[in-house]
Amino acid sequence: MSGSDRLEASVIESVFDAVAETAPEIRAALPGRRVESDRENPSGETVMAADVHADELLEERIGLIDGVSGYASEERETVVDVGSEPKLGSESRYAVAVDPLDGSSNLRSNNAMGTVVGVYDGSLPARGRDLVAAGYVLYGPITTMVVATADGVREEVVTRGGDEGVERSVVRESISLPSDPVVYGFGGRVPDWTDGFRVFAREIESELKLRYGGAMVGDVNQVLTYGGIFAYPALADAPNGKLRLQFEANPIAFIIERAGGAASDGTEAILDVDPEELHQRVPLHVGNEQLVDRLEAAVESGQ
Ligand code: FDP
Repeated sequence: MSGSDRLEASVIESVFDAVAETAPEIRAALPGRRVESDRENPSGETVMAADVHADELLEERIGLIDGVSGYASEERETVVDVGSEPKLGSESRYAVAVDPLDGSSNLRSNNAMGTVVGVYDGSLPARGRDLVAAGYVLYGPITTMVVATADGVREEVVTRGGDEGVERSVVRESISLPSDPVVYGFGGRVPDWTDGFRVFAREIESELKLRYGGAMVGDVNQVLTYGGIFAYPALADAPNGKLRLQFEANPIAFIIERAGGAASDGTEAILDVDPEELHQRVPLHVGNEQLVDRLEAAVESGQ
């Protein structure tokens, strides 16, 4: 293994060690933080106290990792320079982009939420093809962490191990999307969808089962588990949809592609989208490849 390969493997491992160690703390701190903070994020959304807390913990832990030069989050205007000189014999530097608490509007109703993480080889904003790993934590009835690297996709259960710290056990290895899709979940109001997307949705409704929980991580995890398609599409008054390219769409697209699926903005692969700015939004459609292909054809013909 070359020095730069060693650095990359070490950075990826350290990032997901840090995320796994922080996840139980983020979860344990939720009950007292189901209230709005006095802040808005760069996308103009009101930030919950739990978002702020998760972001601070992750910045602190990920910022300590050797080889990580930048930390960016959906809740911060700019990339935080956390770089120290790499000690592993390589000049390669990595940036980590995080959505600390994806789906935090589910806090009030006590539904699932997650943490999304992308490890980019390069500075941000970057193309999804520059990701070397991505993953998410799902705070469901249990805490799970999905990690995708060049080697494949795995799912771990994360629990607190008392004085020993966090315990992790791999429960699914080499995950691939089931070939016979079962579920779909689409965000946004139906009247706000484009004509092309509405036509596609009408077809899908008679083929698959609706599963929409309002947190991308939870809804994507249904697709990863049962097969199907998740979308937060372009809307009449929001042609770029709702989800952020760097923090949400790219990491999810990377995971789903590694699991054998596809991810598109409606016309091209999400991972090929050229970023213009850190917090840009993008329509996201992810799932089994044949469904994403059909979606692209419908969106194209019905603009
Ligand atoms: P949230 O605003 O609660 O953080 O990232 C945005 C997100 O959640 C996604 O997790 C989720 O898929 C989507 O927004 C939900 O939006 P709607 O409330 O419009 O369904």
